[in-house]
Amino acid sequence: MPPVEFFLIQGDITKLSLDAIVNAANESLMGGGGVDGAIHRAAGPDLLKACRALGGCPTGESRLTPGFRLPARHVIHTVGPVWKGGHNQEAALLTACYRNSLERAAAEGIRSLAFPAISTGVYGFPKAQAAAIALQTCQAFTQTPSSLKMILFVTFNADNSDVYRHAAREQNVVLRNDWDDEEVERPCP
Ligand code: AR6
Repeated sequence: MPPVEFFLIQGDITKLSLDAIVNAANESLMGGGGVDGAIHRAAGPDLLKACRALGGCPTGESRLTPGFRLPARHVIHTVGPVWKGGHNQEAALLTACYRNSLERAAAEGIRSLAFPAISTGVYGFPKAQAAAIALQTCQAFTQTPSSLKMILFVTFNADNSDVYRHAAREQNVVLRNDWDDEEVERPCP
């Protein structure tokens, strides 16, 4: 079984034609700003209808919808914790977001999945700790074989890319930087 490949890319997650992208949503699942707003704008109004039918999502959990007009086939919505100083289960809840998103992806047979830097925008989670949690949780999950073949970490600016590279070095995680859209067309063994 070949290892799951991890990629770091900088840019707009809504442009990626993968099996699924992850949305950093809020508990209402009714849209918002940041990456959530961008995903709803790109997916079109049917996404809001699908989200409304789900009736919300507690912090740390995840829900699946189609991608509608997005190039990605599915959206996995997860709700990151609001940073309140670090003593309110923030790390455990962010870990749960990644793990529950990965579990949902695997349950759907998803091979390619992209994560934004959950909770590091409006929700104020420190970026270095968030990147460490993202890599650690994905690394641990992918020790067991599943449908997942490639996981992309998508940052919106160069500073946060440096944060991920630093976290990857600390954890001895191989983070490829040569993502190519053609990758998703590769036949999966
Ligand atoms: N592609 C990739 N990353 C992005 C994009 C994009 N198009 N847009 C922003 N980011 P945030 P949160 C990055 O605030 O902190 C919403 O209103 C951004 O630079 O989107 O989890 C929800 O409805 C940052 O690094 O999510 C919630 O109410 C990261 O995505 C609340 O914000 C996450 O920033 C969730 O806050």
